[in-house]
Amino acid sequence: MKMTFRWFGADQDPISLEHIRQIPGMTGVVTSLLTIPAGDVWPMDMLIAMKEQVASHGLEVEVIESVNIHEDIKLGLPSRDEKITNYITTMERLAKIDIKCICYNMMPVLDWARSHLYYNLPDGSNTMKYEAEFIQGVSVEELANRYAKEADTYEMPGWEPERMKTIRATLEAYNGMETDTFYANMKYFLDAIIPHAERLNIKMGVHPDDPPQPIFGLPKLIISRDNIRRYLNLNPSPNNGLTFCTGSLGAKKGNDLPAMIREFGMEGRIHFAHVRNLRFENETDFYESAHLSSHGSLDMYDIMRALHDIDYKGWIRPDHGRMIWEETKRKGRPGYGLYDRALGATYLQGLWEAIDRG
Ligand code: DNO
Repeated sequence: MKMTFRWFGADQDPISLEHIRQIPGMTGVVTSLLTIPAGDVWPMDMLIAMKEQVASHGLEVEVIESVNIHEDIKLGLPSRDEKITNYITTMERLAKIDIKCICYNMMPVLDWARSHLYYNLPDGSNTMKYEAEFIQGVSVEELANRYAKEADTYEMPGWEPERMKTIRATLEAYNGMETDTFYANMKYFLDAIIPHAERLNIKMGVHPDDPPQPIFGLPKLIISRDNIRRYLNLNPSPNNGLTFCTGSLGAKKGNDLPAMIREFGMEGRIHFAHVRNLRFENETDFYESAHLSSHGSLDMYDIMRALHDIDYKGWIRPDHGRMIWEETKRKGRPGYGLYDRALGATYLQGLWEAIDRG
């Protein structure tokens, strides 16, 4: 496995490449061009500048998280063809700067959602939390306002004020959409892009839906073993694979993460892994804990052992961490402070070394 760190880009992340480089075992960053709207072609000059900037700090960039999918594609509108063509052009440009993996998601309308971005824990740290009752009762506008207020320094990916202006109409467009239609739209997209992914040697890794429960009446489709299987079967190419996110899939009780890693990993379908822990407070609510097994509800040893068993050679990154050591929101996006993720990265590498040598 190759240890990496998510970095939102020079103007978008208060955490510097200098600091990331100093985390033991770090080989590179996983990044994106956040300012380019979904559906547009990514400018080559921005890609080259980003690549060079990262390289000048002794780090690689081989994974993009994310190249987002335009809603027209998910909704299957006639305008999807143009957006798909643009997606392929972006893939071609990414191949030119040696990108080997693209992480993306198929979540309708919104990316991930939480009830709290800075929930206080007894040890004085704070973290993100999901409280089902709150989320089920809140309107999308109220939640967007809460995020804008709480994460005042940076826009939350997927919750940009620009997108929020038309959010009602976008949500309504999904009204009554059948699951089969959704899968058919995903297949249309995959069948168009996967031959290019093969040609360009890019692995596509779909990120599961987070949280794995419907919100605002939107379907959540990529949340368990069976529907991941269905998604992968839409296009059987090995380039059509997964970003295995333990935090997203682990938030659905009953998902056997090590078994899923073994099943999909043995088929060579896991291309990227987000490894983090979470702690259930009851049947539905959880907060994002420190990475250690002893702090959360997931067994990180079993997860890392499963990755080791499949001889996982792909990229891995620690995922959401707490804000610790007087780290304020100005020193990191929600979930993406420096210190707890750095601790997570070294912990995961420690587990890996012990498993590997044991
Ligand atoms: C949350 C992330 C997601 C992820 C996208 C992938 O912190 O894991 O936003 O980047 O869903 O497209």
